[in-house]
Amino acid sequence: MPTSRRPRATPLAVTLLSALGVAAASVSAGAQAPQEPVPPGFTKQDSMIPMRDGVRLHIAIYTPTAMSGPLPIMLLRTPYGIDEYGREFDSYLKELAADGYIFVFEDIRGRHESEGRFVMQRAPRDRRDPKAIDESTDTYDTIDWLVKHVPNTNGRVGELGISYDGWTTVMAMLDPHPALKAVSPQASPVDMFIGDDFHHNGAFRLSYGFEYATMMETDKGQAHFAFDQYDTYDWYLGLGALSNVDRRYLHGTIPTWNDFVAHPNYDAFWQRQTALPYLDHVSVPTLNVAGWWDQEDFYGPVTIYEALEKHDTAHKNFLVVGPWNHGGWADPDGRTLGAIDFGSPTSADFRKNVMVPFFAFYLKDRGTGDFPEATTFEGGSNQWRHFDSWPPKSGVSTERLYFDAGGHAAFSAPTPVAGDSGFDSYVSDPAHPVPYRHRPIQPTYYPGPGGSGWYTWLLEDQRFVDHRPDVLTYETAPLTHDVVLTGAVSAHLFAATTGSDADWVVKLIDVYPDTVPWQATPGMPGSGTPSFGGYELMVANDVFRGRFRKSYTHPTPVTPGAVTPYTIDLHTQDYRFLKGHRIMVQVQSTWFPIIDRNPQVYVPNIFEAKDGDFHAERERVYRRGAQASYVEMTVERAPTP
Ligand code: PG9
Repeated sequence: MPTSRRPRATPLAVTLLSALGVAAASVSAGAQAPQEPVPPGFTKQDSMIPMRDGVRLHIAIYTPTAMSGPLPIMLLRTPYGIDEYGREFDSYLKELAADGYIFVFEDIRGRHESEGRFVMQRAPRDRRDPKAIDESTDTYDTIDWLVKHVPNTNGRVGELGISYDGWTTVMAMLDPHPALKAVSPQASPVDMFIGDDFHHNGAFRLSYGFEYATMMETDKGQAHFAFDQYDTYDWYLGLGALSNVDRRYLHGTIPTWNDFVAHPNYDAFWQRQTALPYLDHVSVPTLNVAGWWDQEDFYGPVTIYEALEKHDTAHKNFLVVGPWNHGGWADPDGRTLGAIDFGSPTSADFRKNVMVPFFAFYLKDRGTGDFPEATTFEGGSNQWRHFDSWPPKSGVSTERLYFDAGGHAAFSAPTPVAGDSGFDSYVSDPAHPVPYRHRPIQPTYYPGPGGSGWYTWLLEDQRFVDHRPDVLTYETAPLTHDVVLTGAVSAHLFAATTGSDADWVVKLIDVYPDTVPWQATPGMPGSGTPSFGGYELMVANDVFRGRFRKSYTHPTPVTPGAVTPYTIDLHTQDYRFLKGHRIMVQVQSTWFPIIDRNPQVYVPNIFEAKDGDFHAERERVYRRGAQASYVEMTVERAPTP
């Protein structure tokens, strides 16, 4: 099973220390793990290098001992501490290292051994100010120093990284140094209000936002907040309204939390931070990488690819999406994720067959450069596929999967049935929110015994909630042929609430056929894959906060009782629902504690809501005529016989 990927360095140091009996939550930044040995085959040199404003950043240069140059440089820039990055030569960077690069790792401004002040995802600078700095200028200055000072290079530089390190790679693309010849931003967030770590469609990602901000910005350098409960579902419920966070715990000391509270809407703060407006040309050949089951940043990499693709006249922008969680392509093998077996070493295959040739072409002049536009792993059939556009433009059609009475779903509009109300309803109670993953819900990056379910929650069997009275379930009959979702998928709800605000969570699920062990593997009772009889595997999902239906910048209350249309982007997929499987949609209004609880009666700023502001409300989902709710899917057309 893949282990945790990003962020790595802090939790890893804590894993080490907790193995030595040191309590993870009290590890201070000063109490570092023992110095990492230099990996065999490299020499290592640490330097402090100057940026244009005089701040010095810490880099480590790893030069291969047995390779004759000149070699290209491969740069990784991170907030997580570069001391342990030498370990990546055994996994993430293994194939690149074998191919011959001088690796340079850098602590970004204000982190670990670098000088200056850290700002969480520092917004791109104001270009009218010649003295302004940002991650883009820091990268430029770093590359400038490297090409002038590192001996035996071929003068070309590549940059790659996962998540925060992927985002620093995107920043490098904004005003690239002329020596930067190829980049691979991987699982990079692009807009923290719309679709990445901190919010989805304006709904706050509570457990992630709170735990990441405290991990990164607490004086003690905690690996995670010092929870006094193992099951954080209970802890967050006990916390109550978000105004209690500062009152009881943080007292205004965590800058990123202060920003969450001060910017509950998509205001200038979030709009300045997103890189999207700058992605108006392909400045450097770009290999974008994403994982279908990325629990942190899936929206980012796909959106970055799509933004660049609009300007890719020279065919230098590429996309790879594999069956991975956040950074799963860095794992040694990548054959399984959670309970799912994808049948081949997808991570190692990607690195060897895609990542290495990409950089070799642009940094070493090796190969033809004839790369497929999009390479995606199709779940269900478990095979890699190539497309000349993503989403594909030909051979597909748009189909609607409608919700029907009795929990049915079908690819045809429902017909009226006598006595049917035309809607389904449930009570959404903030005092009893639907858990987003199986309890106990360990702290996000919990390093203790048993680890954390965080890394694979998107693949958990959704049967654990589909019986709840506050979760609606719609399901097709067993499919008579394969249905291949290849491209965009979105939910279109017609819904009403007795309150004046509500969240709408929609999950698209592959339901495996009902089998029991002795049927799954005939003649071998007790073997086979018993837990897969009826397994409910989520293949797309998201949440929408009702107040933002007209504008993310200017939220408005919902009119109680009014049937209101909502469109929820479920993003994109390449997934084959196999013949005999069913397709299921679940709808619910809480997803806790990954999403904070909506008070369900409008308050101007949910971060300032009080405990008494939360109310149980009745929600309705409509499914008839002009108010028929459905999931729209781009489906591969069956080949004509
Ligand atoms: N998902 C993490 C992150 C990236 C950027 C900003 C905040 C969090 C990460 O894995 O690095």
